[in-house]
This record gives sequence, structure tokens and C-alpha cells, in this order.
Amino acid sequence: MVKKIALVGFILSALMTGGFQISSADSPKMFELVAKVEGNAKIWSPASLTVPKGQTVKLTLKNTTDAEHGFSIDELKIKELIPAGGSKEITMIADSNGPLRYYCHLHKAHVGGQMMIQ
Ligand SMILES: [Cu+2]
Repeated sequence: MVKKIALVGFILSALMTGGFQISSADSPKMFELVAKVEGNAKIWSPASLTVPKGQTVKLTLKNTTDAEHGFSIDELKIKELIPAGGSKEITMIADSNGPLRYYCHLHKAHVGGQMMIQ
């Protein structure tokens, strides 16, 4: 009987602390970033993104313009080229502290954004 109570207590505490959420902790968080033209400016949208610290994150980089664009995050050594009208998926782990700047390394005027890490 004492063993049973201890087991129930263990399960309860595991449930309360989220100890059983193994599958959701393992599956990557998905985010989408889009290179687009807004008015006269080329931007990466959204301009700010919050990703979980230390977790695998999948970024889908979409380019809706008619020119090639770059996507870089220096701190994570990410430097990608996304063809006109194309997209690219990258997987990353943000294990440093943010914010990290993301930007297009091809065009200085192309407005990037910042990745917050939480
Ligand atoms: Cu660009």
C-alpha cells in the first residue's frame, strides 16, 4: 500500500511538472519568415520572433519577391540564400542569449529583424 501511494505521488508530480510531455519537448517548434516587398522596402517579416532557448527550432524561409535574398544570423553561423519565389527550411538551436539579429547579407537596405530567445 505504501508503494502504491508513492507511485501515485510520483505520477501526479510528473504530470504537474510536465514530466510526461516527452514528445512535445522533442518535436521542433516551427516558425515562418517571409522576405517580401512592402512599399518601397524589402523586409523580412515578422520583424521580431521569439524562440525557445535550447530547443530545436525549424525555420521556413520564404521569398515572395522576384529577386534572390539572403538570410543570416551571425551568432548561429547561419547564412542562407533563398531563390526568388522559393523557400528553404533550416533547423537551429538557439542556445545563446538573444536578441539575435537576422538580416539579408545580400542587400544592405533589406530590413531584417531580431530573434528573442526565451
Ligand atoms: Cu535581400
